[in-house]
Order: sequence, then structure tokens, then C-alpha cells
Amino acid sequence: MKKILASLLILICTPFASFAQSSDIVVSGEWARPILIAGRPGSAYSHIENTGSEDDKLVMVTSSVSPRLEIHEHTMTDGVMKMGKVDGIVVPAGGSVDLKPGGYHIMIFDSIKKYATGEEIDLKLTFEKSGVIEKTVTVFSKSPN
Ligand SMILES: [Cu+2]
Repeated sequence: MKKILASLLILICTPFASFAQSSDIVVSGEWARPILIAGRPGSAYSHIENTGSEDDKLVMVTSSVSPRLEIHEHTMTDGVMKMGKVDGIVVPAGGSVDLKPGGYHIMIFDSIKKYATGEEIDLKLTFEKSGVIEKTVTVFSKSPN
């Protein structure tokens, strides 16, 4: 009986144990623009919240749809909107950042397949402290948020 109780306890406690170690990063509202011709660039967006007490940083994004994803930002220089690669996006402790058109975004280059509105793609977001967060991202022609 003791043995059964012990294993029951392990069963009950295991989900909580893994929950305690789970990420402080919450990714929500993710969406991607369609890529109608393979090889053409695309982009993806999301809201990233850090519920932890330490800053974290999005440092890498990968996907099965392309071997080359980059983290980009848009900047206004002398009235000209430019975009360029950044080495990551800091998500402040207790704060959040938005990846959105005209701001930070995930750039998908050299896509090996095309995908249209309503389809889904996979994204793996790697954070310095929280590790990898996998997301299934729905394709929209404009922001659904
Ligand atoms: Cu870009």
C-alpha cells in the first residue's frame, strides 16, 4: 500500500515539479505573413512576455520552412524606414516586447516551401535563459491582433 501511495505521489507531483522549472517567457498572439512563392522572404510576429525576475533575450529563431531565419528591427533614419538584423531582443523582467509590422520582427529568408493564409508553420524561439519555446504559427495576410 505504501508503495502504491508513493508512486501515486510521484505521479501527482511530477507535473508540478516540471511546471516549477518551466519558462518565465510567454509567447502569445503569434502570426506569420504568407509566402506565396517559395524562396521569397516572409515574416512572423508575436507578443513576448517575461514573467520572471531576470531579463531574458530572444537570440535565435528556427523553422522547418527555412534554413535561414533572422531577428530584425525597423529603424527610422533621416526619414527613411530601414530594417536590419539584430543579435537578439531583450525581454525585460516583468515586462514584454511586441514583434509587429514596423518594429521588431522575425524574417524568414530562403523559404523552402510556400504557405498561404490559414496554413500553419512551426517556429522555435530560443531564449538565452529560458531555452527553446516551440510554437505553431497560423498564417494571416494582416495582423489578427
Ligand atoms: Cu526584416
